[in-house]
Amino acid sequence: MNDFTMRLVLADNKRFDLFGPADITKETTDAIVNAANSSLLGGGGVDGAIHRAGGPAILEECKRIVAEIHNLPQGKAVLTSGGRLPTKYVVHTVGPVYFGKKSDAQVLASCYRESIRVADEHGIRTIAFPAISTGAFGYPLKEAALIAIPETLKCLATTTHLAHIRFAMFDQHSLRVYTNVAERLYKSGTIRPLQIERAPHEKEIDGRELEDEQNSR
Ligand code: AR6
Repeated sequence: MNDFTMRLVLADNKRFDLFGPADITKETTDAIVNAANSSLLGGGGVDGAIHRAGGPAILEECKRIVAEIHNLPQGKAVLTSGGRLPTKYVVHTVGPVYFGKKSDAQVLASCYRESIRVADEHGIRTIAFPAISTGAFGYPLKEAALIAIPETLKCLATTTHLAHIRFAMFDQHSLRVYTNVAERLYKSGTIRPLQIERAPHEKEIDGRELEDEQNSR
């Protein structure tokens, strides 16, 4: 849980890490977030992986929740146990299907905000997020990172219990996009952590790739 590719340090010893490539079902944080759909009955991608690794207990709890609320609206979040997962809790949220509308960004921001609120309300101290909506729901990685990173940092600054948020990036490409976006937001002053750190071996790799990216424009 202490490995990171990029770490942003906030006041009160709060930390936001980007790391990967990673399978979120292996995370040992108090909670992990599931990029679910409104039915809460499972699906592919990270949702499928969480239900497969966590076993039937998670689905049973999801069924009890939908019996009460019918379905989970986009941008909202609910909590279940982690079943057989190493994590104690799963926070299920539903991202927007990407259409390039302004409301997509609002809903995506709400997923991070609501997940953090629900986790903090339950006294959770550490949580890992996947890149919500960037798979089956089609949100472009860079656009998603531009919403997810500032919203997460803003929310983390006001939490009572939650002190450590990790973004578990599934592959090298998404990790690179998110770390580059974080760095650019930092350089432009859009986000203002006390400190930003990169794992030593990552500096060179990302520096080279950033140059390549700039040269190819
Ligand atoms: N650990 C971390 N990240 C993962 C993992 C994993 N094990 N598996 C995939 N990802 P997606 P969405 C990344 O499609 O776009 C489901 O069917 C993946 O590379 O899981 O929000 C639900 O039931 C991508 O970057 O979620 C919904 O119907 C990110 O997780 C729908 O897909 C999100 O990809 C939700 O779509």
